[in-house]
Amino acid sequence: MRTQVAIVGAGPAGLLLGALLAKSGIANVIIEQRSADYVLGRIRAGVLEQTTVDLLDAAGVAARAHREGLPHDGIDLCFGGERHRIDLHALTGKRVMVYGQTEVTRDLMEARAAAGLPTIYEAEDVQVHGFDGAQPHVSYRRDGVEQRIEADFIAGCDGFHGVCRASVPVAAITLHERVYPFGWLGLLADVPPLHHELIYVSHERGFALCSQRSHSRSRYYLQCALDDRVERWSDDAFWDELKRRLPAATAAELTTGASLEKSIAPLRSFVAEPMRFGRLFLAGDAAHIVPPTGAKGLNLAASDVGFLWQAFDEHYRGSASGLDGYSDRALHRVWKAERFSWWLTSLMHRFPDGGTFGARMQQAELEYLVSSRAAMTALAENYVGLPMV
Ligand code: FAS
Ligand code: PHB
Repeated sequence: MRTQVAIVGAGPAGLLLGALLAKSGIANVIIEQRSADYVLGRIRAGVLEQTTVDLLDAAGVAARAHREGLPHDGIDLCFGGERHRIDLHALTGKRVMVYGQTEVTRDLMEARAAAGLPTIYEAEDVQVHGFDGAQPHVSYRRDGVEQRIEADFIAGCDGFHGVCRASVPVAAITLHERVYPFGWLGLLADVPPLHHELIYVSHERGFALCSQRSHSRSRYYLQCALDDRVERWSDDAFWDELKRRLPAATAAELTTGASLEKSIAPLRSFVAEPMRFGRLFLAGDAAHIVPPTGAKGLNLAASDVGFLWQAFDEHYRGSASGLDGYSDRALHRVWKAERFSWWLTSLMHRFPDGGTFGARMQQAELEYLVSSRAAMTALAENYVGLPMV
């Protein structure tokens, strides 16, 4: 088989890139190691920046998001037993949309299937070759038969544990990383959300987040120890701990219920530089990871894809400048989102070695934040998403 762009990974980055390339008439094939059902079964992000919704619109897959997505004008911050609203829309003129990554992925998958575009699921032993030359190719095994896809370019959209970044010579890549001394225990339940907007909680027992997927499905997170295990957390234990971390009046309004999903995710900040290696281009979690506190992971994957789509479109129209500028342009936005995610994570979580001084610094910064329009505007500008420039 031969194509113009071989995309490794059918998560949101790979699927969105495939959809946008197709809109530009650029042939592409997606190779995914898991089944479609497995990909859809992963419960992840929940908040879309306007730039992400705009890209879904450009891909022609945003109709359901506009129907079912929940526009949010603000977020609440809780600390010291008090709740403070950050009015994102009043401060920036922008809002975010609550619409789960699972639904974004479903919309992209269904559109791709309807368009008859090739996606190879359950591909085994996927490998990328020759991207430092003029004729890269992807090899894989399917139903016991070795396969090969010749391409002009390879897009590595295969996530943090993928094969693409791992295939780059060590001397050609620089990795930057910070691993946090805690994780997030997440719970999904078909209960009405606690509040019509998201609530971020800083508490001496640890961070908590009250999020949602719809008016009838809620998503909650608790900061937990790195060595914690999801088996140790019954639903009742989760709800009781969440109530302990919420202001009493807010906790009294919480609707609890049986969990649909419970899992623990580690938190890390990670960036690989550059994001291009000859004819291999990295996008999304394959190139960077943010702690989910700032709701940037999925949105950064989308902006990478937006830049890469423009680059390929320019290339096939006869200008190489887009491809040459992709890595710097994407990293310019990646590092700003890394900073914001690191800052909000450092502000809202309890660090084992933080001590009383660290706790007082966090308290002072939170008190300043909610008292200063300038400080709230800085948070709001980053939360709704910085412009794609
Ligand atoms: P993905 O990891 O989603 O997709 C990569 C795809 O490549 C996967 O389908 C994988 O199976 C496939 N793949 C891997 N290796 C392969 C190989 N060798 N060959 C072929 N295919 C291969 N972000 C937020 O904004 N908010 C959140 O709350 C949030 N929670 C998260 C919780 C968890 C547990 C994780 C892991 C991430 C979370 N994220 C969150 C970040 C997440 O949403 C990512 O940013 C988003 O999935 C990035 O999309 P992709 O870059 O497509 O990577
Ligand atoms: C989520 O709903 O999964 C979510 C929302 C906001 C965040 C992180 C996760 O900051």
